[in-house]
Amino acid sequence: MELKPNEKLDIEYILKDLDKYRPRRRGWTWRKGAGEKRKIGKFEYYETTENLKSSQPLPAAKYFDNIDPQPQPVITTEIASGRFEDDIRRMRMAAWHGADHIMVIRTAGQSHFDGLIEGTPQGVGGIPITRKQVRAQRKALDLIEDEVGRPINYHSYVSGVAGPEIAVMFAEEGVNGAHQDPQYNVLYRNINMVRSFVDAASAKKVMAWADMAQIDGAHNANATAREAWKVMPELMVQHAINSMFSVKVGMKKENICLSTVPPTAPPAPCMRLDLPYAVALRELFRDYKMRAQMNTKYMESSTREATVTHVLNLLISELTSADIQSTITPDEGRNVPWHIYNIEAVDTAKQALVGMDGLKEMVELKRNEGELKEKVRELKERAVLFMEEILEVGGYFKAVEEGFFVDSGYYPERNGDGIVRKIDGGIGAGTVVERDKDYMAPVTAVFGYNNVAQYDESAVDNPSKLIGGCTFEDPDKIVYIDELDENDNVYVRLEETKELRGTGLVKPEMEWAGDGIILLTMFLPAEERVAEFAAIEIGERLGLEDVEVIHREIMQEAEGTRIELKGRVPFTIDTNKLEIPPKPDIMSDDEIREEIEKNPMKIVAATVGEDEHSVGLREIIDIKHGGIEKYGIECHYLGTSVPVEKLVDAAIELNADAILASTIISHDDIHYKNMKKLHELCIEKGIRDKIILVAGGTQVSNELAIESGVDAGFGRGTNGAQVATFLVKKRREMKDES
Ligand code: Z98
Repeated sequence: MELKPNEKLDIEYILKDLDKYRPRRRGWTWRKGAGEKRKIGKFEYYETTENLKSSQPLPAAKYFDNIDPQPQPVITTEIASGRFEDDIRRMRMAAWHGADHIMVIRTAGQSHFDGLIEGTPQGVGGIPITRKQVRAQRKALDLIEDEVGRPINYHSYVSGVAGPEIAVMFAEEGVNGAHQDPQYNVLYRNINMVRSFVDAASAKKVMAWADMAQIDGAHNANATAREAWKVMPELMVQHAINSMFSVKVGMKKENICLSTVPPTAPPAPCMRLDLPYAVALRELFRDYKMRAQMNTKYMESSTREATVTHVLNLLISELTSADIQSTITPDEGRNVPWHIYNIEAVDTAKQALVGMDGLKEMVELKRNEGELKEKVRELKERAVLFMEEILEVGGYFKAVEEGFFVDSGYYPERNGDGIVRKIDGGIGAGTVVERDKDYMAPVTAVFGYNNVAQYDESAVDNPSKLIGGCTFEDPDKIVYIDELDENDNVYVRLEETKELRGTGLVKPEMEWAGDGIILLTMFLPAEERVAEFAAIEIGERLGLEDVEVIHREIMQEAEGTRIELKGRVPFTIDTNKLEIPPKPDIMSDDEIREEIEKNPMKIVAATVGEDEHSVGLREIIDIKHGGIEKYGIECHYLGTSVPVEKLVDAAIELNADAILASTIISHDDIHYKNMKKLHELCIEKGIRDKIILVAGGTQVSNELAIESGVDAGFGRGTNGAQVATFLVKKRREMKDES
């Protein structure tokens, strides 16, 4: 099965025979071709990777031969729809835009599930991570990666009380990366610390076996801290603890990724804080990979503001390094995880990184002088002191008991408001027991004591040999559970949206098929609260349901407010019944230019009759507005209110190929009358079969213009390329006829 660019991903196919589906590979994949200079289109790039087979370039790519250079870092998108069947469509869109790391956020509360969830229930803020959902998404991604021509890393979370179970399932199902950090459990999910660290050892061992990339949880301290820049020393300590723990368990350093966030954002002078931090971190952890997370702490619901912060974050990635570049959207700030913002954030990363290609060839950090030198040193010192104090108080667990972490002081200052957890407290407390002397697990990648020798000395390094391979070697041993809940599963959901598949019926969508959600932007000349309620009233009067304001921004207290509104449309559109006019026929700029170069073209143009409105015509002619001049067409503009006779005489005198006559005024159909006159005069003067007559104006319809005797009529919204295309094609046609 192969995806076709013009066909939708078939969910029925994805769900078929899932019990038999096997992942095609394990392990993480980096982009290929980094470090080579690459010629793409008309440019040479220094920091790109291999091009994609199929992709969606940036909007402005049309001016650059539609090139779509792919930057060096793996680009992440975080998907949090709550329905895996809708996630997979978003994955495909993201992959086309350049994402090759798809992180699937899991449902709220899954961290506290002490075991695996099965089936395909719907989630809140993410999907319940189950074997079936993971397998279906991996299968979809296998198709998508073939389509775009680049491996896609699939990723979710291994933290939580069921970490080891999830790690095993991920290893079995070909998941390529995961967050794993016991400190996350302890600090943010109040899971017992002993349990978390013991579980982490098991989970990391399995992840190491499966060659998965690991992302730590330090960025959460940044997002949680009262003043995020104050936790910088602690962030380095958290990275150190998880990284070294992982190395000790057997993970390769190149699979250990530090989740690092530029801690601040404007209006703070963020570069002066974030850049020294980024430099210090990369120096201390030079053997590890950097997952450059975006700042989410200071993200509000403004897409514009979030995008600027992201671009500043990307500048830091460019000036230092990023192996994985994360992208987050303001959706995090307003709880609306929508397709389009995922895609836009991926584009933000691609656009900024490609735009900054080779920057370091020209710009260098002043690493060894002034502010950068001082600050880098200071940060490292603070981090080292923090680590030393942990040792002094008796180790990590003691430090957590004493509230060392996420304290609002800038270490060594402490404000006594850090997160405090007790050694015997939290979820899963008291559940860790020592393994019995005769403990034995005939499985691959088990951590710690495993008394296999009692059964078979030769299986000590390979315990699963005792049973002819465990599920890692023999996937047929995996127990695949399809669905457990007859009401909450993918088939029930698909039934509800059945009419939207393959029927031509369409509903707007932001998150889930058929959710009907649209977003409206408006300005209201009213103060914030009044604007907000007026906007809701507008939404309701427009017939929208579940109307909600998702963004408000004061332009000026009294003069008005910008509002973004979401609402649900209660209807479905039958696209079979739409009257869709044929797409305007437009040749490429290069094609038109080439033709004009070979066969020069001359036109005369004016607004005719008593018409002084020259703006539209100038748009069509002037190079400044993308008019036909830019193709080399010689334009003689005669002015406004020009009599038709004068236009025709000028055309004869100059031996023009075409006359462009424009009128806005349409009283008593004067515009069509003038067209008729133009046509008749050309006949009278014997040039009609040699000249192209084009009429334009806001009220002009092509059909009526042709009926009035001219060759084409162009109405509102016409641009130079359309007119030039017509002129070129019409001239060819006339030549063929003669
Ligand atoms: C990100 N935007 O990943 P729950 N483990 C770690 C985490 O950082 C997270 C989880 C588990 C963020 C997403 N991170 C937030 C180390 C979450 C998730 O408890 O099921 O939500 O686990 O960059």
